[in-house]
Amino acid sequence: MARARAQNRLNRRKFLAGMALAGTAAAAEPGVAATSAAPVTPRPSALRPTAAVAAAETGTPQASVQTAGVPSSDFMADVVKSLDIDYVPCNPAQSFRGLHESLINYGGNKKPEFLTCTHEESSVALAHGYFKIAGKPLLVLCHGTVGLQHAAMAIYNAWCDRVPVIVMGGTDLDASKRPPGVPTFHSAQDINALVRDFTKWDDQPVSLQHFAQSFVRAYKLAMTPPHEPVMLALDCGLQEQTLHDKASLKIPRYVPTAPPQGDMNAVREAARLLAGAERPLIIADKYARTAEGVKLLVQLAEALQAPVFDQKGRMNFPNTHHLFQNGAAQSLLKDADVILGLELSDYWGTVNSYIDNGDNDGTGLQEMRINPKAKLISISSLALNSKSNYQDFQRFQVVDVDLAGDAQATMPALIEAVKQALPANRAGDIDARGNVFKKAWSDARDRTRQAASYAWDASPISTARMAMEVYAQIKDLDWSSVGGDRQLSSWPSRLWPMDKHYHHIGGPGGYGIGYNAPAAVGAALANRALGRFSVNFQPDGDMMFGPGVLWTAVKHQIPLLSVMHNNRAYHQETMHVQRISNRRNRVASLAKDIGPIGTRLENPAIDYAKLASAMGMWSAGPITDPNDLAPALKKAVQVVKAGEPAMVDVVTQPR
Ligand SMILES: Cc1ncc(C[n+]2csc(CCOP(=O)(O)OP(=O)(O)O)c2C)c(N)n1
Ligand SMILES: [Mg+2]
Repeated sequence: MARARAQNRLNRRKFLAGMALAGTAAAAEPGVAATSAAPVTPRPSALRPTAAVAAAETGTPQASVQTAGVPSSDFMADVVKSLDIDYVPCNPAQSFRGLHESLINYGGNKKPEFLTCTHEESSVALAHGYFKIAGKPLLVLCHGTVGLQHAAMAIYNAWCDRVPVIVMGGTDLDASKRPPGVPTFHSAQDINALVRDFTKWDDQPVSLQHFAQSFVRAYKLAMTPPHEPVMLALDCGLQEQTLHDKASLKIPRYVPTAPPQGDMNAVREAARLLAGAERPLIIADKYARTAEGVKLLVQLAEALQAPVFDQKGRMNFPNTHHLFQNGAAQSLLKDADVILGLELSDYWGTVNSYIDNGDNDGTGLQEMRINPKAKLISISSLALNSKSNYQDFQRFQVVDVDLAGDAQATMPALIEAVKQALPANRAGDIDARGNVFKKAWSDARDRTRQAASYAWDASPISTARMAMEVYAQIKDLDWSSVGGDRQLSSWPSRLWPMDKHYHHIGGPGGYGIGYNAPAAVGAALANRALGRFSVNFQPDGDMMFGPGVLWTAVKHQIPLLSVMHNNRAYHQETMHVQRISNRRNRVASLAKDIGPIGTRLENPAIDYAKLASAMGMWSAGPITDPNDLAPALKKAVQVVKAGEPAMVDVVTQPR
């Protein structure tokens, strides 16, 4: 036995002999110069390299070791640094090595600081989540054709969610000069074409002055509502050339564009309708950008004592307020005589119902949810920026007063106009309207609690129980919920008191799975600077798109509590296949799983605690007994409070 093992073991002497043989074989090939000694491959150093070692390892030719003058990309770094950009989430690549080197060596890796990402989709989604807390865009660097294709889905989510991201993609434009092989595979005439349909603006600067102007312009356009991603192609040649007249270049001063406000005549018309309404209803989706936005909406709702239906594209309205009426949304829609929609992504889908029952030709049943005589008002910045190809503008809805403008920026004028339009003799009626909603609010809260108590002790664990066990551990902290809500039947936003604008951050926008995990890390990074505790309910299917972001969170010490909503399924799709099978009067084919083939994440089940731990993250689970949740969560909260990310894997019921 021992002898056999010794024979199998790779023997150093045999190995070296093999190397010599390989060397001989190479030497014997035609066209390869014969040498007396075996070729010597430089060994990578395990230590931080000196400049000389780095030059040897990267095969830098002697002649180009020293460059005189200023590297062009140092000027580019100055341009980037002239704006308030905190981080560069990035998967590294040769096509932007010039700027990369300048940002770290010349720029000191500060404002912006590199965040190492393991996938470009993570880089962009991380920037997406960061903006929703910090209100500032990040710069994402990605590699020409290949990195940008990875980034594309996340850029689409940011586009649909009206979130600015400054994306720059390296490309080598001069076909007569660029290296053959890989760099040429990774270049294109027009890389921006890949994402042009879902970016607000793009450019391919051909000079440094052009770069400076386009970078500042890109930032400015991205930050003007509707906020959207923008794209710049970054030529390798431009980055790596040497600059001899830096003094002649100018960095344009950034002056933020004032957000567009709706036309005052239309504001007064909207106010007149609202003030005269018997049953007004306010619906908000991607409305509030800041704490001020929430405060203003409270003022408007209180002036009218009008109920608010918060579609939760952002945290728009405190669920602790008696006018928060999500529980009664359907009956309020049916009865309303005036409806005000604030930055609705889907006005048609809000006021019409679509029942996915499939009649003979496969279309759903459609009908109006509202009184056909109801007057509809819309305030939205989307009319100011639309593109044709992707269908994120949704179905066409006729409205009676259509204000093109940013809803939050328009709100002070609307509040003022409503106050002026309200007849003094209606104050009593309006107060009475509010009193009705006080009772409706507390009844709805009791119903929600009752519903949450079902299957309290079940295993797998109910999503409501999981939400409340987490809340019990964080309720005294300054918390921010940065992850899944809808997938948990919105239990966190239905059960937790949410009154601060960072209490939840809405969803992905384009519903592209793979957003949640990296966006939660980005939002947690922004919360870190503000001393807040970030918590993320993490759906399992979403986790598996880009699990490498867990490593990014550990590496950059981003405190985030991730609680796996591990239903071991692409549950939404389980339901779709089931529904179609039912419609066709067939039983969904299950193989050895409990859901239809192709929708379960089990056999084998994925061990998320091990996944996190492999990336260096503190983790616990899988937890199947609800009574085991509190002790595991308590420990995880301590880890996060100490400044590190942690994960607790909870095996849950579907929703
Ligand atoms: C990029 C992408 N691929 C596929 C889908 C289709 N899809 C919608 S929901 C869903 C399941 C997601 O599973 P999980 O994140 O675990 O959430 P669950 O439905 O189980 O709550 C899938 C695959 C999608 N929306 N986006
Ligand atoms: Mg799932």
